[in-house]
Amino acid sequence: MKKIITYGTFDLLHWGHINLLRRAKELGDYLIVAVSTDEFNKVKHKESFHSFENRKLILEAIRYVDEVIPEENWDQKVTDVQKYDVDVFVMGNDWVGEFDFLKDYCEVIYLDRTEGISTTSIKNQLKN
Ligand code: C2G
Repeated sequence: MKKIITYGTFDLLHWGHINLLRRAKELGDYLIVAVSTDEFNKVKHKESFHSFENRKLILEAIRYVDEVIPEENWDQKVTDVQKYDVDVFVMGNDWVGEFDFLKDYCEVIYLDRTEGISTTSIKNQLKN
């Protein structure tokens, strides 16, 4: 079984997230999503509209997602890849190069971001 992992906040879930998750799942048989906790979001200077628990619940309902785990810090990726026996690490290409150190442990793939949508743009449009 080819296992894929990806990481993110996934707040105000939108089709850019779904495009990423669908393509990630297409790379293998089992997709793990590590969703940022509310505490780690603060470290990332992000504040989610939805809580960790609710972002986890939403992700678990997506057909492409097989397992959701917490992302608590920047340093857990190597441990996760080993612990969950991951074959492929996937991220959107806004992160290109940032996680190449994982190439010692698994395949690293950066997928094109979906243009024209982001959680930030949704928040800004709702404000105005
Ligand atoms: N994404 C995308 N297209 C968009 C928006 C997001 O492909 N229009 C992808 C991002 O590239 C990322 C994933 O969806 O791979 C989740 O996006 P975020 O929730 O913004 O994730 P981020 O805050 O970048 O967290 O350790 C890694 C970090 O936790 C990544």
